[in-house]
Amino acid sequence: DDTAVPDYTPDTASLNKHKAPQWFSDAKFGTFITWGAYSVPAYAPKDAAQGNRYAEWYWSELNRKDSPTQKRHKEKYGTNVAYDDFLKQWKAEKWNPDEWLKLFKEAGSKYYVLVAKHHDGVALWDSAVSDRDTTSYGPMRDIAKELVDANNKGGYGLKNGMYFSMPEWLGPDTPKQWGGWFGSGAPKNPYTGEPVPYTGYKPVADWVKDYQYPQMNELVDRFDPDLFWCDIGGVNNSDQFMARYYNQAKNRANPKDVAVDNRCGNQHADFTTPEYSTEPDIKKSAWEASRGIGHSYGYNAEEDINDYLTDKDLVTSFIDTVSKGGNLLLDVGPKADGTIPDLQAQRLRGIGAWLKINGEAVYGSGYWTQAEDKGANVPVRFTKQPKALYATATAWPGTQLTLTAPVDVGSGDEVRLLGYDKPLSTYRDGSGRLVITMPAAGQAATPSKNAWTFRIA
Ligand code: FUL
Repeated sequence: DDTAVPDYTPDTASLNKHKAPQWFSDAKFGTFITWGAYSVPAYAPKDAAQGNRYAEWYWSELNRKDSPTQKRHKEKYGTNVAYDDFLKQWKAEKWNPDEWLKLFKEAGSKYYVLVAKHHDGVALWDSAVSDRDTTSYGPMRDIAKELVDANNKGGYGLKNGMYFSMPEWLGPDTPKQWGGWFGSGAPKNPYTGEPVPYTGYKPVADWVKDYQYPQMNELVDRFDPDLFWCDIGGVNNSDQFMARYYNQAKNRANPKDVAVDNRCGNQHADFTTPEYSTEPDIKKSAWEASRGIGHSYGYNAEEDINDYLTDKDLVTSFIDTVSKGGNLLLDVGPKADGTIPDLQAQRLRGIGAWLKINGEAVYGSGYWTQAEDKGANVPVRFTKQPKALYATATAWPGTQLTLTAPVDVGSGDEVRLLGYDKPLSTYRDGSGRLVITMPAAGQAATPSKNAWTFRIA
């Protein structure tokens, strides 16, 4: 809570006084939503050697000479279907924000981050700066508004987060200094080289001041997000943006604590964002790993169960992240009609089922003195609450769990397996290691699947 501190000023020294809020560190688990015109073709090569595996990168891959996307697009849609035709075909006809939110809550998620504008420049809200948005084309709905309103009215208790791509791939006024796939000028038909419209775009004089920055403030002013997730960086007005966002949050009648990530292009961040990767060990400053369940954030209809993490993979990497002090922002890629693919929904429910039993080791926890017990007989990760230490084993230990970490079990302390009603007996072996005797019934003793948590307190 920073209500007592002086206003933030738009410079790194002042902004660096802002830290990730407690709610963020406590939340541990959030849901990322990557949904757009790219969800219509819903395609990316599955093999990284063939191109970018992110389906939301369709436009970029379509414009890459001889890419698999370019070849397939020609076969499937012909050379006259432009990317922006997908925007018009994106109908969201089955979209019900409450169904998403119910699922996220069932998954045990404590916040969501909506991709409000990805690199294709389509705003998922009614932007005053541009008509390149979902109220002028495609869904003809203010997606950000409907989602935020449904969450706030429906009592789901999730924090609202907005993702915003700082640059756009194309657009007549997009600054050239980005180079590479940014700032390549007005969009062209990849097959004929003819110019195609940047649908809905309204020209501006200064792209950062008149377009990017106002859109960021629109998201803040209209949706009051708890979290702002910039992407890519590049040219920006982010010192001003952050000072304004932080000050508005703290100076209001009901102050709140907000968080901004490390991809706004300036020097300040409340948390870092490893992508399809993790931290090697405990990291004391706030961080959040993100990834899709498969290889893509946006829906890739080519992917099947073999491309998706299993429930066990997910729980294993999740508890690993939490033991190192991080959050997991797990992405869903809805279909163009607004439904979440069954397999993705199943995975979310799998985590939710695990958290229902083991959540006390996760929510509000902190890292212990070590993340991992490398010498235990099965892989183990530690998390800490003020009154208990938790050891989570990601394989069933068999008849006993032997820990090599210096775990203190005082007289009067108990070791319990979450989901099982009796305390477990323990002893110290000849080397002083703590040995926990597992229930005689084995895995059937507890409803927990995929990982098993021991409460030591
Ligand atoms: C990246 C983007 O390019 C990806 O498409 C995705 O949105 C990821 C979270 O950030 O930088």
